Amino acid sequence: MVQFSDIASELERQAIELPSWAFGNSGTRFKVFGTPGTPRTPEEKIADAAQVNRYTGLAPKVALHIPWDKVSDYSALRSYANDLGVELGTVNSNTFQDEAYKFGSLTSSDPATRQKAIDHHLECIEIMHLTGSQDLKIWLADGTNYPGQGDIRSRQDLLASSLETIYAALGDEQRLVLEYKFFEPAFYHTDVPDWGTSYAHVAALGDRAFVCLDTGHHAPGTNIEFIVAQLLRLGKLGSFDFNSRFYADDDLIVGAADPFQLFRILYEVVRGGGYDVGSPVAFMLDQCHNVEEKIVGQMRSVLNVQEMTARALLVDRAALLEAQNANDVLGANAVLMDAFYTDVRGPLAAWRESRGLAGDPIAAFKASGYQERIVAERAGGVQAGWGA
Ligand code: PSV
Ligand code: MN
Ligand code: MN
Repeated sequence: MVQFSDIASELERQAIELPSWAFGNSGTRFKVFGTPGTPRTPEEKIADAAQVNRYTGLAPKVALHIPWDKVSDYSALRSYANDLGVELGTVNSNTFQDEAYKFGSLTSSDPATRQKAIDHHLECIEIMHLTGSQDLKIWLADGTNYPGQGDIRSRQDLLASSLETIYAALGDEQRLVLEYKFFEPAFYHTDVPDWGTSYAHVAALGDRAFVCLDTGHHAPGTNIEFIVAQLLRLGKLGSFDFNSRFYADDDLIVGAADPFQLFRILYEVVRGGGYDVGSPVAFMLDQCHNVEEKIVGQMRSVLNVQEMTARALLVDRAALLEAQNANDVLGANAVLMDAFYTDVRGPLAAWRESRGLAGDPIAAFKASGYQERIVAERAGGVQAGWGA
């Protein structure tokens, strides 16, 4: 049996990047609800993200979304973040809210539109140099709604060529991560629908291009942990966008809809070396908090990932291998389930306290008065981006 004390030190290196947009107001196409205290500026989003890190010790980076987080001085934004104890992380491009991209961005058949989308990515790379960001994350809304609307094959060729131009502009320390999603906003075909398509493109680009796996971007019933195992095996899993879903791209709190799935994913991450020191896998959240408190929602999310990582580390891998090799079907399953059913909340609280953190980070944050302060100070918080 593996004990909590055997794995505790491995939890020290856990780092989960927070999305700036999680702190903004968000909603569905039906309604965006305003939440008192919502940030009005990129600085205020970063300040809220820093609170999550302060109480959990788990979230040292904040991902930016351009142009949602556009500022005039990115070096100043970086210093501002650093002063609050966090760094600026992944830069997310945005080619899905502009009239020009109605029929596609990096895949557009119109050279001027394609160039506009490429130029946006080049601007993101410039920003990354100023913010000290490692990753440029590309998620495309490109696709079609009706069979015959576009030429699926030539759009792939155009995408490959656009990505090549963007990749060539990266600095030596920078990476490109390409996210996939099987539907929405396009409903017939999406130009990067699945991990295989993303893999084909990043493999063609080179060593600093990877796949980004957003846990909410698969058809129901997809075995996501298998994709994790395969991408790790191929050396091309670059990052996770964690969230959870009941139906579509719900962007709910990671681990909320299906904690067992999160455990299975994290077990494959650990098994495949994705949690090893020096692993290329970046862990991020991609969530929105439509009806719940945002800072606490982000805290709950990183704590869920921490709890499931602890349980994944608790799997007795030697016993599992032995059972697997003996074709002991139920014995092997029991080894995995033993770890999944282990309640780590008590040991984790004690471990946090031993490191000078609050045993219950959410309670400590709530007692701090920060939320009341921002509610009083901020009026007219901004939306996360959609429908802005
Ligand atoms: C849209 O589906 C999306 O949720 C993608 O997952 C991106 O990562 C995110 O928006 C931010 O651009
Ligand atoms: Mn995502
Ligand atoms: Mn999404």
